[in-house]
Amino acid sequence: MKFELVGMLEGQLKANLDEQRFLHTRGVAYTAAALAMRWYKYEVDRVMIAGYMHDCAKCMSLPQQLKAAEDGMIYISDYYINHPKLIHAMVGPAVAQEEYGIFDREIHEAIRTHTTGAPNMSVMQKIIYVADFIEPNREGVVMHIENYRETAFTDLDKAVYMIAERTLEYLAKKGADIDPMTEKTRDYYKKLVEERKDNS
Ligand code: DGI
Ligand code: FE
Ligand code: FE
Repeated sequence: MKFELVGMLEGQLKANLDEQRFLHTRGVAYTAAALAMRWYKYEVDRVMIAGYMHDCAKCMSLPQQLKAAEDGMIYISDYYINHPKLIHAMVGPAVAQEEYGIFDREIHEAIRTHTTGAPNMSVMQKIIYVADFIEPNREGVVMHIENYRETAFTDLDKAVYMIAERTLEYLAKKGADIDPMTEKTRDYYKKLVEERKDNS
């Protein structure tokens, strides 16, 4: 059991993240635990570790994030330099490994895709993507969050689709550039949900 490790990571993150980010992170870890109980497949503690780690690079400055990318041999294209909010997900796996000793490749993948999602995600990747959106501190931030929360526990693929769609709407309203991966996620899960409907 890795619950000792979970407690240790929580302590480290409390020291390294600002208070808001820590509260969000803990919310994601426990929400991910609940989703892991519902969708099983993994040990709950392993999914909690992914939840705790998902934003581990978020409170680093951009130069620090770029240094972590360089050390981890992660290529950050100019596109991302112009969209710095997306970089914490890309360098997260390297930071999780070097700063927190987390070598689990599935956890790395869940960190890497937590912001944009990706087509054909593992259950762990979907759980972290969804937990990031529905965790308790999102109350009052997202309209009709109860619909996303209920769907997360009844139809995980549909929840991914709904969240990707909502993110795209939000970005369009803000006039922000849309990462092609966010669209790919929406398209993939939209098709999956619709094809399933046709067959039933
Ligand atoms: O790190 P969090 O705040 O918990 O949430 P996150 O990692 O899901 O998202 C971080 C930011 O990235 C958030 O402000 C929304 C933004 N974002 C998500 N998808 C896209 C995006 N920004 C752009 N420009 N394009 C995207 O496709
Ligand atoms: Fe994030
Ligand atoms: Fe987050």
